Amino acid sequence: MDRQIKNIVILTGAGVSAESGIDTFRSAGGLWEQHKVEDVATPEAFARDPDLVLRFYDMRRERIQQVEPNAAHYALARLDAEWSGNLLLVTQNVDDLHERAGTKRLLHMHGEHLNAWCTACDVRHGWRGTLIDRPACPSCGISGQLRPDIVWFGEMPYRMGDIYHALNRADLFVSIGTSGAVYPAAGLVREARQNGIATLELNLEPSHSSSWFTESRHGPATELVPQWVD
Ligand code: BJW
Repeated sequence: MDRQIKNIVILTGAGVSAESGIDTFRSAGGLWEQHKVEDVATPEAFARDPDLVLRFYDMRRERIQQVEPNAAHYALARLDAEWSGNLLLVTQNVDDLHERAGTKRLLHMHGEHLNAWCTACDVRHGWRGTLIDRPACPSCGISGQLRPDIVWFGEMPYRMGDIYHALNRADLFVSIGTSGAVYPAAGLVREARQNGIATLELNLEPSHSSSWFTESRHGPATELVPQWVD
């Protein structure tokens, strides 16, 4: 890596976890081919048919507990452990594979499968079981008000202020395994370019945002990420 670089922001997406066995969203056979986004990933869908939405997330919460981090997650954890400058890994992923691999400087902008959010008392709880059975909130005791702690379409992604703050002092922005189709995450590369910093894309194929990057490398994350880190 370039010795001039001190401060790094890394954005990851579903492609990083694909080789661990978690479906991506927009690839052939991906989640959005099997389910209509507007039926499962919007607040309106949850209000209309909570059983369908809770079942969809219960299934995925169970699935992520059966998979393991891969070489890309471990390489990023090594970088986090060894990098003496500022580093922030912003993940759009709702799995916990980055933290299980050991990354500490991490932020989940689209929420986490292993959290449930009580809409009655606004407290979040670590959650490994199901929500379909309408359990009571461990804090306020009210039943049936827990929802997946996932940012649905039309909702505000988490910690945007922290993300822009890190980006504005970064001298490298790296995007890994994301299609660049979902905003505001997809707009971070433009912000980085406006700041005049180097931008690198590591993805299986050119993404929707490829033309914004100063450099793009294409291939599987388990090869590209360790090559870039080491
Ligand atoms: C590999 C690989 C391998 C495969 N190795 N690579 C313009 C501006 C702002 C907002 C909008 C806008 N236009 C529209 C909007 C609204 C909307 C939006 O973006 N819609 C688009 C569809 C157009 N955005 C929102 O509603 C967001 N909220 C919002 O905008 O609030 C207002 C606001 C504005 C400005 C600032 C601040 C706030 C909320 C978005 C929430 C996204 N939620 C989801 C679903 C969560 C539910 C769930 O998990 O079920 O999050 S959508 C889904 O997509 C999930 C992901 O995090 C997200 C991104 O997907 P990702 O990770 O890129 O996956 P894929 O499948 O798309 O791509 C995988 C890539 O990996 C592919 O390129 C493969 O090639 C590659 N790959 N195998 C390397 N082995």
